[in-house]
Parts: sequence; C-alpha cells; structure tokens
Amino acid sequence: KCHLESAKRLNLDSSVDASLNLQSRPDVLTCTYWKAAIIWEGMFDPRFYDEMHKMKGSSVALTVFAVGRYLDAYLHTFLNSCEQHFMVGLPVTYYVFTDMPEKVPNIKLSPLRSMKVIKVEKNSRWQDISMMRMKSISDVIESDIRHHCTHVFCFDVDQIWIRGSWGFSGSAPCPLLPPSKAFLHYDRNPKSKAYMETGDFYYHAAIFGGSWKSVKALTEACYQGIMEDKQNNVEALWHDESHLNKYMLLHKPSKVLSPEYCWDTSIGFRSDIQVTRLLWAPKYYDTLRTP
Ligand code: 2GW
Ligand code: MN
Repeated sequence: KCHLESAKRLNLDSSVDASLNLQSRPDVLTCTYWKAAIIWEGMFDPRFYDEMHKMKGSSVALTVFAVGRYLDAYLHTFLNSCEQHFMVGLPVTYYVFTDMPEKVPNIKLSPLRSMKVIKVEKNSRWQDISMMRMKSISDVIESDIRHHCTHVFCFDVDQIWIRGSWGFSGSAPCPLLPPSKAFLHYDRNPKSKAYMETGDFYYHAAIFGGSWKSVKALTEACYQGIMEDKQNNVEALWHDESHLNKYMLLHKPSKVLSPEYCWDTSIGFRSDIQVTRLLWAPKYYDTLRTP
C-alpha cells in the first residue's frame, strides 16, 4: 500500500507499479504512518528509477560546501566518490561553495556532468558556516538551479559514497534515530523556532533533497527560522539540523532514506543494515575544529 502511494506520487501508472518488483523487509520499518516509503536495501531496484528519470529528462544539482580547512580535508574524496556512485549516467551539476575557488580540485568528470564553483565568505563561527548553507542553497536555486535542474540534493562534504548509484530512489532526508530515541536530539528550548516537543524521526542534515521547489521551500524556511533565532538571541541545539527537523515535522517528506544513506561506521554491526552506501568520513576534531 505504502509503495503504491509512493508510486502514485511519482506519477507512475499501474503497469509501472508492477515493474517496481517491490520486496518487503519484515525486519525494518518500511513505511511511515503518513504513508511515505522508507528506502531500504532490497525494496527497490535503483536502476528502475534511473531509467524513469532519464526518460523524463530529469537533471540533478548537487550542492556541497568546502570552506576553510574542510576543502583540503574532504572535497576531493567526496567528489570522486560521487563520480563513482552518485546518479551514475544521469546529468549532474555540482555546485561547490567555497571561500577558495582556486583550490577546488580539478577532477575529471564523466559525460553529462559539470561543476560550478561559487565563492562564499568564510564565517568566523563554524555554526554560521553550517547554518548559512540554507541561505546560499536557497539563493542559488533561485538564481541558477531552477533554470537548469529538476532536482536538488544537498550534502555535507565529510562523507564518502561507497556503493552503487542510488538514482532517484532516495530523495528525502535520512532518519538517524528511530522515533523513540529521536527526542534526545530535538531542540528543547521553547525560545527557538526549532523547538520541538515530539517528532517522527531524527533526520540527519548531512543529506537531503528533492524537487528544486521542495528544497527551495525547505532551505528558505530554515533560513528564516535561523534569522529569527538570531534576532531573539538564541541558537538551536544542532543549528541548521534542528531547523530542518522542525520543518520535517511540519512538512512530512514523501520519502525517507534508511540509515544506509548516512552511516557512521563506529556504530558497528547491525543486523538490519545489509549494506551501507554513504559513510561518515573521519571527523578530525582536533585539527579541523580548532580555531
Ligand atoms: C564545521 C564544524 C566545526 C568546524 C568547521 C566546520 C566546517 C563545516 C568548516 O570549517 N567548513 C565547512 O565547509 N563546513 C561545511 O559544513 C561542510 O560542508 C560540512 O560537512 C558542513 C557541516 O559541518 P560538519 O560536517 O563538521 O558537521 P556535522 O557532521 O557534525 O554535521 C551535522 O550537524 C551540523 C550542524 O551542527 C549540520 O546540520 C550538518 O548538516 C549535520 O550533518
Ligand atoms: Mn558532517
């Protein structure tokens, strides 16, 4: 039922539903209570989504920020792994935001893929480097992406794709924690726009995306929340991530990615995680997060 709902949202007809060849996963939650599919290994054939989007002429913008020391530390590895595994065979434009455009690595991109480098100021507080991504993304969707791309996916740079093109099968935020544990992370300060009493999942902000319209709405709303907080002299517990979680509570995503798409290897073995696709890169807190 859940998958049929998802298929309907994607405007697939019933003959296409059959070719989805959906498998169930009894060991994990595959459907939210608002009937959005949760994407797990074994449920979807990613090639199907790739083909469908090729037919529809979809094109993808990927946004990533590499400001200050994060450029040398992560950007090259991140981009190379995207070339190997992210939407292989589909048109992708990388939007790289950095304070040092001249230092962006010159990597050889596959056909249909290109890169745009956008210069941004380096905010002095890292919290602002992270939060102001919402404004930069919203702005570039308005000025550029919406004229060239149908979809936008936004990533932290400290991650590495290690497995297969996910194609379009994943187009939503990734729950880090199940509902029962999620409340531990929510912003609990009633003064913040990101304040939440309860939520559905805890969504990691390291990966989210969708149609340009939906990402524009999300980033704009989060940026407004962040600015309102600044006027009231508060900062949400997990910065932009808290605002993203608040937004997702109010605007339920139509698809949710399983933790396969945002995995911290230090968690170790979990029987329900059959594959991992996108891994956290080492954090290097001592060298990268000291002033
Ligand atoms: C971030 C923290 C401390 C010192 C520096 C930075 C930093 C981040 C930086 O110097 N340069 C930079 O480009 N960034 C960008 O912001 C980069 O793209 C990075 O991946 C992103 C978020 O920072 P990160 O990855 O260090 O934070 P996480 O992995 O703890 O991220 C989660 O929480 C953040 C808010 O606290 C964000 O919501 C992020 O999306 C979450 O994944
Ligand atoms: Mn990160």
